[in-house]
Amino acid sequence: MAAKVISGVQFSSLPSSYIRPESERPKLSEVADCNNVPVVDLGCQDRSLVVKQIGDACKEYGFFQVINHGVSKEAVDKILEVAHEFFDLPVEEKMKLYSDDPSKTMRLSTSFNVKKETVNNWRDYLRLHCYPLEKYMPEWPSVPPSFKEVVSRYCTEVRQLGFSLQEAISESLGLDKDCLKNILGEQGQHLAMNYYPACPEPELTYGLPAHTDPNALTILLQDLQVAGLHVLKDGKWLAIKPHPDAFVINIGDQLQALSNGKYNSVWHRAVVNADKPRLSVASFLCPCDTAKIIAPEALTSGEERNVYKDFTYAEYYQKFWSGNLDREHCLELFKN
Ligand SMILES: O=C(O)CCC(=O)C(=O)O
Repeated sequence: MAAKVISGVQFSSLPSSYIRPESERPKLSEVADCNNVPVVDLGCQDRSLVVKQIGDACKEYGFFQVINHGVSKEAVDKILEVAHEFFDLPVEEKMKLYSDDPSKTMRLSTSFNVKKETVNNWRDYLRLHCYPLEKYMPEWPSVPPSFKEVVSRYCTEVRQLGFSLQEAISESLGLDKDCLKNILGEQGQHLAMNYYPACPEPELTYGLPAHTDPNALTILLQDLQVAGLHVLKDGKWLAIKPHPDAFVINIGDQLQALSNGKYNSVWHRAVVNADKPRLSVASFLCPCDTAKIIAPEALTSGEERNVYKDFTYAEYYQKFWSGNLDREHCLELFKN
């Protein structure tokens, strides 16, 4: 089988299937550094301050960073190490896990949705379902040998962080702290290890083009050494420099819907560079399939009408993966 992945394959120029038309290129020289990304210190004793900072960031930016988040440094260091080891494996070894079927609960893939897209993206990724661990861990890679142990520990710690953020987000909307979690039900958890090899012509392509996340909340661990995440703010792309010991938190489409549009599921993208490979580890908390996504009454009474139709997460997820990333916000399809 011909190699479909790009990690571990040598390229002297960018293959034509990765080249974006001129109007769609990242225009890297026009991207400004974002120096005032909200950084929320979750170790702060003043709960109402934390809740306010999170609420302001969700409204204004749709993303923020967190420090003193409770995920251990060891868990973070180890997952980055094991991710590098995984993508350094020989191509033949990685190809044993390859699939382009988005319904698979464990797969190594490339680009985004190769069966649907017309232009490819300069990324390989390993995508895993991670909750419940006992159900999904047996199908995870067993090479490198420490993979399952390292990733399961990381997933457990990140899940707790996700729940405490959802509580604070709920409170910041004036809701009971468990309100959003109760609507989201027994939440699924997915993990994407993204690997963006050094790219011969980074101006012509993306690691991941602009998209919003279809889930509830995303917790992103960025490679500290190599930047590449951009976020759209007021119509301009801003580069988010990795902050030591921080996670980048994105509001996903489901929290935008549950907040009745008060909070933003932000457009973001990953760009690549000519010098170094870049790695990121994204953890996604997802509503259970049957969760009915409808904003709580407290956010829709009086003057405020429901911005979105109600839907189940299974309906939404199916719609998201049936398309390509390069299109309108998937939530637009569910507007009233
Ligand atoms: O690699 C990044 O910085 C962004 C990753 C991302 O947006 C995703 O996995 O959905």
